[in-house]
Amino acid sequence: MSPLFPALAAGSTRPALHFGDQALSHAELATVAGALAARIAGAPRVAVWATPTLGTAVGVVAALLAGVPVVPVNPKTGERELTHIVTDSAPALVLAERSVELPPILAELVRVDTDVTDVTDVTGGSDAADPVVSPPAEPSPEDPALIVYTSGTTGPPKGVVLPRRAVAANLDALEDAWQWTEADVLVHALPLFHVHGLILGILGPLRRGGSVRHLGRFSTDGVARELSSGATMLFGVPTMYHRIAEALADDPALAKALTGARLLVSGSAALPVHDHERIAAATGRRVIERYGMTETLMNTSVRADGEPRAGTVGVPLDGVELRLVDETGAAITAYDGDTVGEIQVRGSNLFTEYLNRPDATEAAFDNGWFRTGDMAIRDPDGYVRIVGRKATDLIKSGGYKIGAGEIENVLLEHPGVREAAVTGEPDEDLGERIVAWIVPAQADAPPSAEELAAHVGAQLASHKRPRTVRYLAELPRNDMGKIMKRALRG
Ligand code: MCA
Ligand code: AMP
Repeated sequence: MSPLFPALAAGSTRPALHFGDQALSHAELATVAGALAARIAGAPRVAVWATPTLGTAVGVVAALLAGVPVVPVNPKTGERELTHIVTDSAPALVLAERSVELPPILAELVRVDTDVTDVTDVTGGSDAADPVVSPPAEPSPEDPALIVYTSGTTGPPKGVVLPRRAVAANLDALEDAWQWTEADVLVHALPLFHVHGLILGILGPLRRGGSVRHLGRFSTDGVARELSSGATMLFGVPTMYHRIAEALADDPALAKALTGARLLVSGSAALPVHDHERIAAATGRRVIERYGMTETLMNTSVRADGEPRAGTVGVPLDGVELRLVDETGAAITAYDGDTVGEIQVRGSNLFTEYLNRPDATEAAFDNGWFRTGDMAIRDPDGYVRIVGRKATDLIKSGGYKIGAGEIENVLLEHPGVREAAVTGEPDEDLGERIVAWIVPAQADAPPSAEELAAHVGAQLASHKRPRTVRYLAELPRNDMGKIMKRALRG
């Protein structure tokens, strides 16, 4: 396989990474990441403490250069989730910036700093375009590149093993769909422990030989600033585009900046048509949507040279086969904009397995087709419209996938909780908001919503905290004793 990052290998002096006032060219990145790669080469696996910083990007690139699989860790993960991820993935090393105080389970590991202070420190004063360490031979395409943890309906998150082949093939399919070139400058503010922010948002520009400016934290001001000073593309989750749509009316500079962008891309959840239309009305530009999953990377997209159509996620990408199946498992042949089926995909974009979970890996496939759990229809010209998902116990909030069962288990451990059920409710900003339905152990002294949110936040990632808590005398159950979540409405 060709190198994952040709511009690094070629020593390009074009800008590559920009985080706040820290920046590296491809050549400088080749130097600092090459030196780090030499230090970690041979490790079976590394964890990266994935703060939204230059050090995280350098650490991930270094591991990929060294052929060492990377486990990105959400720095806001709670104790139980972190313990599961570390125990399950068994990293030999942890990469983090020097200033980070790591939690005990990671502090036990050998730690390697990712700080980039001065590129000449690493090169010993030699020309940055001439890396002191030549990267090891390119690993096999089927070797794991990253292990990204993703929530299911119940139980702890599963580690999705993504091979180098999937990363390369999918980023190249996006090059084609988005006419993505080395001239593109991407701006985004996504977290660096998921596919969207890390693989598309950091590795994508590096593979193209272009650059990325990461905002550290999302703000409409940051988006406007970068898009009006040379950035060409924006990646975001619908919550970010919703906040942009809200701000546009009073912010002509933001509208002007978006008007000048080459491509505005939304994904990770559905962008409501209302937000599509508000942005189009204020800027004359259409946001395009792409549809992906941690296990599959990107499956479909509206193409840069295609017709933008709000409410659709476009057509299958190069290398991706997509079919809809009915409840009997039979493929639906109709392209009638009406018949609903589950999306199944296969192709070079797919993951290899769930780490240590052969049972779950087997259950995820139907004769080689990956079952996404997303329900869709197809327009006559092949555009896919996602209309829902099979599992009611999966919540998408702010673009994060969250399993209800995992939160319920933690809530049930609180001494003030007798019974708990978690649902997602429509939320203008987040798409869905996590709601906890609680039967208190003592009706006259229920634990407060803040206490329950803090309890969940201590064990799980901070975005899994319930935003609303509702108290009931009992949960609605059917004759079998199963909680009837559909009866839980605010
Ligand atoms: C949140 N807060 C809370 C609670 N929930 N406080 C108390 N109780 C709660 N229940 C806190 C937040 O932690 C934050 O605190 C503060 O409230 C305000 O939050 P805000 O800034 O509004 O941001 P947010 O609401 O926390 O986040 C919005 C966001 C975020 C920035 C859009 O959801 C986000 O980054 N989403 C991206 C998710 C993503 O990348 N998904 C991709 C996975 P503090 O300020 O102290 O933190 S999907 C994927 O990869 C597939 C392949 C795909 O298709 O893309
Ligand atoms: P995750 O497992 O966090 O990678 O999330 C993957 C899920 O996000 C998919 O199965 C879809 O349900 C959802 N998703 C991603 N992109 C879109 C989109 N553009 N429109 C609707 N849903 C999406």
